[in-house]
Amino acid sequence: MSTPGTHDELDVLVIGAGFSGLYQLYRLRKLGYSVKIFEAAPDLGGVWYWNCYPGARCDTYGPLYQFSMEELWQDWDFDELYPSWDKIREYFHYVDGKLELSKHICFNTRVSDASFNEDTCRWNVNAESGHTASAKFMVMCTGIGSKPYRPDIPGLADFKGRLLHTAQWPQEGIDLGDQRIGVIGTGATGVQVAQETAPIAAHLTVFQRTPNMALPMRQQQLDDAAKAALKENLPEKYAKRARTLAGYDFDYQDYAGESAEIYSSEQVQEVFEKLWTEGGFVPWLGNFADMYTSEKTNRAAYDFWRDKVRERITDPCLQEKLAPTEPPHPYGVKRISLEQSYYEIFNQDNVDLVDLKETPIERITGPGVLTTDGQTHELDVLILATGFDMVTGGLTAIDIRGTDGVSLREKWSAGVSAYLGTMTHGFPNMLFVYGPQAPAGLSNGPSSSELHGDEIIEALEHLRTHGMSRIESTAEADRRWRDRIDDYAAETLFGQANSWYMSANIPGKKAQMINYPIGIPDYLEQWAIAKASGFDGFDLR
Ligand code: NA7
Repeated sequence: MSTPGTHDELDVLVIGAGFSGLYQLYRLRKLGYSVKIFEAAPDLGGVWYWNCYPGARCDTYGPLYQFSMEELWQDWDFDELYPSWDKIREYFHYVDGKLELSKHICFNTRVSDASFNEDTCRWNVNAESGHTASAKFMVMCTGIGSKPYRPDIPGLADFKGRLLHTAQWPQEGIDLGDQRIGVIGTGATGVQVAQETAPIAAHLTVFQRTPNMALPMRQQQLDDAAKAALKENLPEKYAKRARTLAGYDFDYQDYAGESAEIYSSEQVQEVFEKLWTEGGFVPWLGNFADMYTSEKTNRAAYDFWRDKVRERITDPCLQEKLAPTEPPHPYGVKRISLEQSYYEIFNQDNVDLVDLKETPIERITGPGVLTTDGQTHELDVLILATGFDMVTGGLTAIDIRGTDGVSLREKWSAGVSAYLGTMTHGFPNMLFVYGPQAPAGLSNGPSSSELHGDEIIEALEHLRTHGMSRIESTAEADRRWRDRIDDYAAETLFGQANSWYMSANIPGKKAQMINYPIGIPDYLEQWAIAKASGFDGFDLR
């Protein structure tokens, strides 16, 4: 219940009821902590509550897109290899039924502000609903995509049709049949909306600024035999997540290997073909490891992708726009998406692509989108698939004040530094899971929720067993962590794309690598090193 005047005294307040938050609640409760979740939405699921736009679907295959606890996976099956948003929601309800999580979740409880009281060593937290809490620890599970980004395009308010952001989609859904639809953005979301709406729209206009180097999903409908096969060796697969760069049950070691440079170009093409046949993220995460550092390997991977995609598009002009001869940025350093029919939709008469590099949007008008060539693209529905203030947006949306009264928003306006992707100096007892400078956006979500989540629980347990109540990263440790990330990013091709990985998707946001890019094994190793030396880099009291 979240009503004005309700107050909770807690050991741990968790903010957010997606994978990370639910895992914290499940584990901390078992360990005997008094813990609750404050959740802004009326239901479970985090991003999967808000993102119910047509075609919303997960880019990780089902067995790896769930919790690893046997009590959960043994009785659960998705009916498609890559589950849709509504099935993922169903999964969350199934988890809730098994673990009885909801009774410790306050829904419709959006946290507005939180401040640390040094005297009591507690966080005082206020929600917009009037619900308050005081907690020893605040564990932030706000996810990486909880603050939608609406670009400041002139005239947006003038549009006479229906204007929607994909992450604020009406829960009751809307009928897009026979509508003239415009989609701005071709990230993971834009690709999904476009391929889902093209078959039903009267007309679809896709406004593309940067082409997506999307890969074939190779979706499968699963019968009983296929479902049973996916459960084989699941515990081993879950264990393997800690040993792969992005928390999957495979990576480059299982497919391509370290470097393409030791092979002939024919051999490299053979490897690419093999990866392509597998589909999903395999041609990305299973590709040669030096794809991120070697311009030559990267270009070969891009050319292979480009030629495969072009085979599916009939118009040479569209081939060049969707899969250009010269790469707009290196392959794989901007989030790659999975698609099912994305390239074929552009062969339909009712689908147009507007290349915003050639003809940028001048303004939105009553009837539609006016581009600089003087053309008005008339629309009934304009869909902003323009993404999020990724990784930090959900945190900086809350007015969080630490020991010196400075807000997290102000502190991070000059750039993020968060030791082990978990704490930032000046904000004791506030820990981030799946957040800034953690593997987060470069990792499978449920994997990080558990692996990173376990480290946080271990830290809290360490405090408890040693009779301590306060943990804070040192400014020096924050700095070292940020430098480690910056140095690594500088050695790779990541900086050559305007991606949300580099915080480059939000105008004015400090450009920096916002995730931990060195992979999960190294990340866990850094935790192990810190723990072995009594939580080096943290001030414990
Ligand atoms: P993304 O990946 O940030 O994509 C946003 C898209 O919107 C991208 O194509 C942008 O073009 C485009 N965009 C943003 N602002 C504008 C303006 N002003 N004009 C035209 N186009 C614009 O968000 P998604 O929701 O697709 O995915 C986010 C993550 O969620 C995804 O990576 C998964 O991890 C799940 P750009 O590429 O910047 O040129």
